[in-house]
Amino acid sequence: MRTLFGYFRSSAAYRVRIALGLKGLSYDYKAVNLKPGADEQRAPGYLALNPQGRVPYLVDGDISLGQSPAMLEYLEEAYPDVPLLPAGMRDRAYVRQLMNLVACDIHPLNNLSVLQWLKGELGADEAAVNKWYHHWIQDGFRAYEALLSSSGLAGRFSCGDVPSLADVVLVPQVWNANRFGVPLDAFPRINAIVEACNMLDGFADAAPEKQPDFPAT
Ligand SMILES: N[C@@H](CCC(=O)N[C@@H](CS)C(=O)NCC(=O)O)C(=O)O
Repeated sequence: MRTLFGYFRSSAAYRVRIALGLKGLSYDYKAVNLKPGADEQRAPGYLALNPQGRVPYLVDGDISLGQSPAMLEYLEEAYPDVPLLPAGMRDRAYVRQLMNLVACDIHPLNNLSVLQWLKGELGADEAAVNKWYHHWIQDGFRAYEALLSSSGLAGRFSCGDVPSLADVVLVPQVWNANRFGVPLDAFPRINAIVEACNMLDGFADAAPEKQPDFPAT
């Protein structure tokens, strides 16, 4: 019995949907509506499960986890048949570097509660919040794009010609960037990788538009 608590446009949940799909693991999907006003992530029942009040949350048998990077690493260890980390130590470290660039240095700055705090507590208007959002995505993507070139390890995907956890984390971040109208012309390698990823069922089926709670905005 496997259950993923998520929200259609949560990019952290999107990552886990991709990994589950690529590994061919079925799951029940339980939508947690993050829309301001609904705020189901802060409902007492959900907080009892995940005191952090965020999605995703994964229950896999007797394993129960918050934090998508922990879920991705767990799925990799528990279900290694379709590996999402490459074989060599150098390549694995490179994939984790890219993964963390997005998961640690881009995504947290653009999370819903951060944007709400900028508006509510600091009085930032819509234009200022958008500027913040665009800046941190472009700043991170500049480094990601540079690493794709300088590492000599990228191929059709971020690491060679097989999708890895770097791609699993990259694709949802690009989806977010598109949603907020962030120009991505300066990142041709990222764009090509995302296009290659989205041709695979594991990525395509995990897209926000394909989720049962879409378009419950
Ligand atoms: N580092 C966490 C981040 C989780 C996270 O921030 N999730 C967002 C959606 S992408 C969320 O639940 N936000 C609700 C809120 O901020 O109230 C992870 O990767 O799982």
